Amino acid sequence: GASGKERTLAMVKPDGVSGSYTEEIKRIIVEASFNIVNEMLTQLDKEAASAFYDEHSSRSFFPDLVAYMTSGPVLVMVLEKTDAVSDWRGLIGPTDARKAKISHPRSIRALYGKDSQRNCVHGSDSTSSAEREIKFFFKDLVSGDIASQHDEL
Ligand code: DGI
Repeated sequence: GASGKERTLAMVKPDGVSGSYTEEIKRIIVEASFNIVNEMLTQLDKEAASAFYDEHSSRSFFPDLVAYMTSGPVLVMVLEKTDAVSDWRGLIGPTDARKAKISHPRSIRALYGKDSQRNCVHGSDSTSSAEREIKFFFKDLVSGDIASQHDEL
């Protein structure tokens, strides 16, 4: 938009919510100067998890991934700041939490994740993914004025 700000889709995955890491993760988000534009605690069903990760549907780990993503509630958030997509990817770290613990020990996946599947958080990998993923969860929040929705957050 005209402000130069960008939005990305962040998610605390089931292991993060059940491990009670949500408050710590939100503290990191706020300290990094993201504005949490919207948030929703939700439970993905098999159809939703499969659709969200459709690009991985042919991978061998896909059934495990869907089972994991439907194993408990997730917290989805729309984050906004300049360079939100790449800055959030930088904060979460590499996909495999075991590798993150070595290469990016202060990243969220290093701190709270376990392995390449149970990696605690999600972040859109591009601005086009962000647009698709925000639309996926927040159908009324695609573009335009959302001030009334984040005033109370
Ligand atoms: O964008 P990322 O989440 O960093 O990584 P991605 O788009 O390559 O993979 C999406 C998710 O799929 C990832 O967060 C966890 C799962 N995944 C990726 N690679 C593996 C995997 N799960 C298992 N079990 N094994 C993998 O090698």
